[in-house]
Amino acid sequence: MQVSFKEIFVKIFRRFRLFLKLLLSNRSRFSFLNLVNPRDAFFAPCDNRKIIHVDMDAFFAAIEQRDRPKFRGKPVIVGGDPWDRGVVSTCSYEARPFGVRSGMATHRALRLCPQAVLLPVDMNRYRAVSEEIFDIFRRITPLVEGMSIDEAYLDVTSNSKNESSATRLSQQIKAEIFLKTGLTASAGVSFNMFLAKIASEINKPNGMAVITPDRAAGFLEALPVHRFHGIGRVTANRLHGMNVHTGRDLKRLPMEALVEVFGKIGRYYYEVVRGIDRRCVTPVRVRKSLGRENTFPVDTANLDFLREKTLRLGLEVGGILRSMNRRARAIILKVKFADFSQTTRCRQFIQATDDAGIIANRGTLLLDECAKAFCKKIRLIGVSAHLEGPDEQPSAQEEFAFMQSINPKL
Ligand code: TTP
Ligand code: MG
Repeated sequence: MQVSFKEIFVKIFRRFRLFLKLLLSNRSRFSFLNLVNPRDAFFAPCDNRKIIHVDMDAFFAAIEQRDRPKFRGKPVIVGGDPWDRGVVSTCSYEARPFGVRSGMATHRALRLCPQAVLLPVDMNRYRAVSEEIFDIFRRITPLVEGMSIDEAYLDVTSNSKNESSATRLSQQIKAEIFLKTGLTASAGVSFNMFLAKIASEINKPNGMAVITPDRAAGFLEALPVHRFHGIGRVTANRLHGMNVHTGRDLKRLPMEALVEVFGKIGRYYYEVVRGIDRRCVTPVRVRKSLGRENTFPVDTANLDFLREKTLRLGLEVGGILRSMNRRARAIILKVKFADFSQTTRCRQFIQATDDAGIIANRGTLLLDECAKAFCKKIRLIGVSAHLEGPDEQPSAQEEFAFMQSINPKL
């Protein structure tokens, strides 16, 4: 058999490339070579940034307790009607030891904590308070990225108060929020968004934590994998099955292995466990997805009914897309079962579209595809579009957000 020089050269090149990859993923063993993969460097190029993540405590419930003093110190649940299949939006910290959590059925929450006061959601009031809080943020820095109604990142590397200590600044922010609104917030301070977010959860409620560059590596190595933002229950269980329990264990896995097991998101895990997060606080976020969902009055297994609902939701999403002058890159179908477990299916469009008919039809096709596997009645159907953005090269984090929207358990 004749083998050309070209084939031999390609083979040698491939072997050499693999050898280099192995060297880089085992750099501690081969450190004498001093070959450092740029991704392995612990600190990202912008580690001199000062980022604060602020998250209000039990936001809706805290506003209710503030405005109705008789409910202070008592378990309060804010959510939908238990007789109309409502769910819990949030609950006060007094209700949390009973196991009440956001997203659970209100009737279940009331069974867990029968003495709780149930109050309806009053979105307009909460939005007004949120605006007051965001005004405080924006007076400190224009670099404020709101993540939800009660949560934002602030890049305070330079700030209107000329305060060089982000720790002191976050104490001032918490105090100002309390003075203006009577509500408590928790804050996390670090040199990137990923670490600031984890820090804000450490001492909740009404707490604060700082993760400095010199403490970050030790902190992340000791952190259980399920505490990493972006690693949900399902992924954490898979990691446990691979004998990966802490950041230290996770750090031992080469990027290739993580990508092989988890897909693109593996790269995100590889970076964040090394404290690398290059995202910048971006004041105006481009909307990445848009969806509509429908909770049925009674759980159903009637496929015709489900098809019709899916079609309607798809048409509605398509109509909104067109009015917003945006197009869908992919469509995601969410199915929530009677026991609150859920599944999602996603399909990419070859070409982004705002055609309501195409979106609606694709939704029903997805439903048909997965309907055979349904063995439980269905409580809710949702159709959402992953939107085409100005930048069509999503970063690892964007990809993660997208994958999380497909699989919220990630
Ligand atoms: P969160 O910040 O997740 O929760 P929280 O502020 O109530 O409590 P924590 O102290 O743990 O931060 O959400 C902010 C608000 O968003 C929350 O008060 C109610 C609303 N919300 C829902 O309506 N549904 C949900 O599933 C979640 C998670 C929140
Ligand atoms: Mg909150």
